Amino acid sequence: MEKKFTDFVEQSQKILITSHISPDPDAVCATLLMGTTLKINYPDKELWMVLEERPNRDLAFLASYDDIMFGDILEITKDLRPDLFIILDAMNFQRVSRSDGDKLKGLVTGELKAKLAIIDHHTKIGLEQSDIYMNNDYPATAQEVYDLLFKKLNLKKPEGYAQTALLGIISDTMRFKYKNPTHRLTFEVTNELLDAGASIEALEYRLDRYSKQQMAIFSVLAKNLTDSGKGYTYSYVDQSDISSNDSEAVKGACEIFTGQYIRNIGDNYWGFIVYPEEVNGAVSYSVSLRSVNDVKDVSGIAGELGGGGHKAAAGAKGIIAPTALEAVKKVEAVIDS
Ligand SMILES: [Mn+2]
Repeated sequence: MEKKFTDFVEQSQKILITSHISPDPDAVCATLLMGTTLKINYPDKELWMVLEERPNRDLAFLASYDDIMFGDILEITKDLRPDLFIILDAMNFQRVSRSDGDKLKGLVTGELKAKLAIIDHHTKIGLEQSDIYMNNDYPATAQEVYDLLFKKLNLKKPEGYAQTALLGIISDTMRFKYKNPTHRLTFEVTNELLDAGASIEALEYRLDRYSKQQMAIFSVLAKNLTDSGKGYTYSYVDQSDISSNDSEAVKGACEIFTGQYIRNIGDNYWGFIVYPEEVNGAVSYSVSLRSVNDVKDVSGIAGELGGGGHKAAAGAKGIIAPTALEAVKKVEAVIDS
C-alpha cells in the first residue's frame, strides 16, 4: 500500500489534500502533516490543502496553517483539477463537504478520473470506493499519516511537524486517556515527537481557553442534564437558548461537555447531547454520543442517524426537529430500537 501511495504521488502532477467538515485538531493536523511533508519532498508537484470549513478552535499557531485554503471544496476542486485526491480523517465525500458530497464525488471520480486515497482511523461506516484505503486503527489520523510518511516511507520531515503531529495525537486520544490497542506505537511516536521538541503542556495551554459564551452554554447543558432511567444521561441546547452569533461557541462548548461530562454523571456510563447547528442556512440538530469504553458501542446509534465515529465517541448531524427535546426523542427512538 505504501508503494502504491508513493507511485500515485510520483505519477500525479496536482495533488489535493482535504479532510472532514467541522474539522477537529486531528483533521487539521493530519492535513498539515501530509501537505507540508509532500511539499518539501516533492517540490515539483502542485499541491493544495483544502478544507471546506474552519476549525472552531484557533489553530493558526501551527506551522503552515496559512497555506490551508478554506472554502467551497467543489468549486475549488473544479478550478484546480487535481489528479490525486487525498481524504484524511474521513472515509467518504459526504464527510468532506457539507452539501456537495455527491457532486464532489462525481467530479473527482467521474469527470476528473483522479486517483482517490483515503487515510482514516474511524470505524468503517460508509467507506468510499477508493484506489488506496489505509486504516490501522491508530487513535489519530495524524499518527496514521506520521507512520506512513516517516516510518514507512522515510520522507524528509517539514518544519513544525512534531508540534503538528503531537497535537493531532493528544487531541484525539484526550491525552492518552482512551483504550488504545496500538499504545506501544502511539507512545513510540510520541517519544519521537517529544524528543524533537514538541510539548504537550504548551499545546494544551494554548487550546484550553474558554469564552464567556462557552461558559454560558455549559450552564444550559448542566441545567438540562437528564437521567433517562435506562442507563444513560442526556442533555441538550435548544435553538431558543442561543443567539445567532453563538454557533461557534455552542459547538466548542458541546464538544467539551460531551468529552468531559456526559458519560460521567451519577451511575450512568454513557450518554449524549443534542444541540442546534446551522446547515445551509437551516437549523437542524446534531447529536454527540459518548460512552465509557466497552460499556456501550455508540457508533451504531450514530450510524443509524446518518453519522459515524468510534465505539466510545460518535455523532450525527442534520436531525430535523422543531425543538431540541423533539430531537432527543428521535435519538431515543433509535436507541430503543
Ligand atoms: Mn481523528
